[in-house]
Amino acid sequence: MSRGGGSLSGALPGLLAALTYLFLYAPILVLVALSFNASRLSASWGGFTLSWYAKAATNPAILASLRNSLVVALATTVIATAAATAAALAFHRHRFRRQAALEGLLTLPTVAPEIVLAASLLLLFAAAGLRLGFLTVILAHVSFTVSYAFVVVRARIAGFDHSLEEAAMDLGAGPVRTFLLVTLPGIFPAVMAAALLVFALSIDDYVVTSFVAGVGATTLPLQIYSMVKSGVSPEINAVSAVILLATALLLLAAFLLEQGRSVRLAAAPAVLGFAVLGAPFVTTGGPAPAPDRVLNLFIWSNYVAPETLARFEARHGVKVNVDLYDSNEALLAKLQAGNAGYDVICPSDYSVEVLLAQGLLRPLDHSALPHLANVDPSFLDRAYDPGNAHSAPYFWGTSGIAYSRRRVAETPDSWGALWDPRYRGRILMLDDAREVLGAALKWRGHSQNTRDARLLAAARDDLVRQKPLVRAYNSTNFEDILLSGDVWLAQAWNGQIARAMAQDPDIGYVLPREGSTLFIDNLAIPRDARHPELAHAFIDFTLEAEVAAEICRTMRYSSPNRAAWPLLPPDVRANPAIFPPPEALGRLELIRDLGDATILYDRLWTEVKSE
Ligand code: N2P
Repeated sequence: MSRGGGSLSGALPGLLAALTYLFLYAPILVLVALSFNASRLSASWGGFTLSWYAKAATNPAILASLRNSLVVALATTVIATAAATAAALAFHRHRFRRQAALEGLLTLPTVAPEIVLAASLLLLFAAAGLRLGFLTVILAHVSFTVSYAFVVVRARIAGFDHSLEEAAMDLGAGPVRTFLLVTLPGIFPAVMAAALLVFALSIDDYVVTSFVAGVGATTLPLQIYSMVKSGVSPEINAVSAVILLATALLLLAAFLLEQGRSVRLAAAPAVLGFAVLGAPFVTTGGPAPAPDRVLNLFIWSNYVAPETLARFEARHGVKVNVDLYDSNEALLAKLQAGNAGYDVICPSDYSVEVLLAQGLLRPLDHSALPHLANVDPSFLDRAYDPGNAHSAPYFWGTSGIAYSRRRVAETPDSWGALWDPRYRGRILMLDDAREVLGAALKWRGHSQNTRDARLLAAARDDLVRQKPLVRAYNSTNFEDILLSGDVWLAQAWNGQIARAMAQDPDIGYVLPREGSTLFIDNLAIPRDARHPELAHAFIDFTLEAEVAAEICRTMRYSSPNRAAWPLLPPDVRANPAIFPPPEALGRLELIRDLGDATILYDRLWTEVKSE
C-alpha cells in the first residue's frame, strides 16, 4: 500500500471518531453556550451574561426543588449504598447455592426498561396505600440505584483479603470492631465510588420520579421539565448546565476510585461537585421555610399567572405548590392512580363527568363559595355537573385555527385548511385525542362525540393522510411555535393565541365554519384532598370579580365571570378570539364523556400517532 493510502486510511477512523464525539457533545456545548447568552432567544447571540445563573439561584421554585433533590439523593445514597455493601460482602464471604443466578438477579434492574420499573413502582405504592411524596420517591430511587451500587462494590472488593478479618477476630476484636477497623477501611474506596454513583443517578432521575412523586416532592429534573412546559427560559439552560457540571464531577470522583486511585485524589472533584449543588443555598440563604399551610394546585399550563397565586399566598399566609398538565387525559391518569395529594384541580367539562362517575371528586360546600354568584348562569348547572355540586367554572374557551395572516392568503375558515398540501410541514395540531379526532370528524360534518366506529375509522384515516403535512403535535406552547414562524397554521386553544395576537398582529384566529369545541374548565376538589378548607378558599378567591378579571387579563382565556367583564380592558373585552360573537357560539359543541367508547378514541389516536 502506498504511503498516501496509508495515511488516508489512518485519518479516516480519526475523523469518524471526532465526528462521533462532536455528535455526542454538541448538544451539551450548545446548552452551556446558551446559558451565557444575554438574549432570551436561542436563535441570536446577545452577548455574554451570568444573569441567568443569578436568576436561577434566586428562583424560589428552583431552590425548593433543588433542596428536595438533595434530600432525596442523600437519603437514597445512604440506604442504597449500605444495602449494596452488605449484599456485596455477603456474596464475597459466603458461597450460596445458585450464587451466579442470585447475583444476576441483583444486577438485572440496571438493564430493565426504566418506564416499566416506574409504572410497577407506582402500582406497588398504590396497592400499599402509600401517599405519593418524599418517601415514595426515596424508596423508588433506592430500588433502581441499589443494583448499580452493588455492581461497583462487588467488583472492587473482589481483591479484599478476607483473612485479615479472621486475623482481627483471632486477636480478640468483636464483629463491630472488625468491621469498623478492618473491613470498612479495606473496602472504603469501593463504597465511596458506589455512593457517588448513586447520588449522581438519583439527582438526575426524571422518568421514575415523575411517576412516584407526589405534590411537594418536586425534584429539580421535574421542576425543569415543568418550566419547559410553560415556555423555555434561558434560566433552564443555566440550571441544566449546573446539574451537568455537578454530576460530571461526582462521576469523575467515582471513576477515579473505581480505577483504584487514591481517595485523596478523588476527593477534589467530589467536594467540588457537592459545592456546586450547595452554592445557591450559601449565596442566597436558601428558600424561605415552608409554611405549615400549603395548597397543592394541579392546573393546565398557561392558566394562572404567578402574581395571582402570590396574592392568594399573601392573603392567607400559605404557600401554593403548582403542578401543570396539558391534557385532560394526563389529569385523569394522575388522579386515577390515587394519592396524588392535590387540593384543587382544573378538569374540563367531560373530565368532570369522568371523575364524578369514579367518585373521585369531593362535593363543594356552596356556603364557602359566596362568589359563585358572579358566574354567568349560562355556564352553570350544565349536564356534566348538575347544580355545580362538584365544580365551579374557571375559564371557558374554544378550539379553532390560528394562522399567520402573511403566510396564509385566504382566511382558513374550514378544518380542511389543515389538510391543504400547500402548507406541508407548516401545520401544527394539538396533542390531544379528543380534539384532533374531533376536528377530523367536524370537517366531515359529524359530531365530535360520535360513537360510530365507521365514522371514527374514517377520521383516523384522514388524520393518517394529514400526517406528512404536520410539523408537530403540541398542546403546550403552540402559540410560541406559531410566533416563531415555524408553523403557519395551528389547531389551537384560543387564550394562548389571544396572547400571541397581542404580541404580533400577524396572528389571526378563526372558528371553522363546520364548528368546533367549546370547553368549560372548572376548579374542583379531589376526594382525597388534604386541605379542603383552603381549597374552597382558593376557588372562591378565583371567583371574586377583581381576581377573575386579573386571571382573564393575564391568561386571555374567556372568563365565565359576569362580574369581571366590566373590569376587563377594552382590547380583551372586544377581542372576538376571547369573546366570540353569538352567531359563532352556535357552532360550538362541548366534548362529552363517552364511557366505554373512550377506548376507541384512545386506540385510534394511538394508531394515528404511531403510524
Ligand atoms: C391551557 C389549555 C386550555 C385548556 N393550556 C383546554 N381545555
